[in-house]
Amino acid sequence: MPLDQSGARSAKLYRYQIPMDSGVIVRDQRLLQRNGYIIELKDSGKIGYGECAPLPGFSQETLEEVEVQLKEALEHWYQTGLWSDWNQYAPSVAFALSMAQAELSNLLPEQGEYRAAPLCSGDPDELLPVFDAMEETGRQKVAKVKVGLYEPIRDGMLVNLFLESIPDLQLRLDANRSWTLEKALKFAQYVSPEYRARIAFLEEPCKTESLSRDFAQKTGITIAWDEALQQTDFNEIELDSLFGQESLGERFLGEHVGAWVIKPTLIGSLERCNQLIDFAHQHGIQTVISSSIESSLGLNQLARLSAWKTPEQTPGLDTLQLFQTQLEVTWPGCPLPVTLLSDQQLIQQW
Ligand code: OSB
Ligand code: MG
Repeated sequence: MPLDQSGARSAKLYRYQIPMDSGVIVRDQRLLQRNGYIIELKDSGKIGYGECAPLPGFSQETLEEVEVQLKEALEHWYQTGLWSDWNQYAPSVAFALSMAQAELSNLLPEQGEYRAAPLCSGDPDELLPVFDAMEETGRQKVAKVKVGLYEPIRDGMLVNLFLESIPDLQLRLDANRSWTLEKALKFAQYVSPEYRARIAFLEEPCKTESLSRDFAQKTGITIAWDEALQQTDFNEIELDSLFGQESLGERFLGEHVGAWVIKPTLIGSLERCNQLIDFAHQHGIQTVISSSIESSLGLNQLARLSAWKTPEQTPGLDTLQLFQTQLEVTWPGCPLPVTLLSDQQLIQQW
């Protein structure tokens, strides 16, 4: 009789589809439903979950590609109890596999940071209860505003209004690379100089990294990298040597860079994310764990990652409101109904 190498291991691969709130637009595309995979690992009575949900318009990999990779990885793990190098997989796959393994091996602490920075568009008064709750629980009041979608003058006035009406509010802004340097400067011109210090950071103001750095230099407004981190293939080069090269160090660090926004679904394995986080902290740069619009299952794990690795920073996880239902795991205080994993499509089990 052949020896049963799989021992007490088993695995399941689910595919989920969750309807989104009407009118969710991601990179100029309407996102009617969110599609992704959940893996479930069991080993010696322990259980671990991971979510793989490539984000259209952001992830390079397709659903078909990730399904092939997940099946291959799960088959190998079932047979041997081992993983191939995470870095050979697409970022969303590496993230899912590594999080499931981290749950199995009790690496990812249970405690989560669920006080996310609210995304706000219009009226600052609507968020007053959220800010009060932040204050009561000893958190800095912080919110995130998307800019760059309308005229820079309107954005500047809106930001000014927020900062003027709530004196202890910090704002995170995100322009998603939409401005020319000229437009970005026009925006800055409309934000009163006495308020600029309460812009915690402005993510990726300009179309290129070099213009964004020029913007920060000229205005003194702190910037943050998001897309830039996703577009760098950290797999190719070890972090130390990467940042040992002066030009790359200048690119990602520097005087006016305040934060790195870490979206694990778009970056890769937990190990890779932790390497980036540790490296940033060693260089005096804050890191913010942020959502790539995962379901409530993945989002909860990101809240736990945030509490563990970036306890000082409020995470950017206010994206559950874009969904019509939660998946399996509930987010504290979220009123949405919950769909069970067992009602999703089971693709394969080992
Ligand atoms: O623009 O940073 C973005 C979510 C998915 C894709 C892109 C972005 C986002 C978020 C997440 O803004 C929420 C946050 O960062 O607070
Ligand atoms: Mg961003």
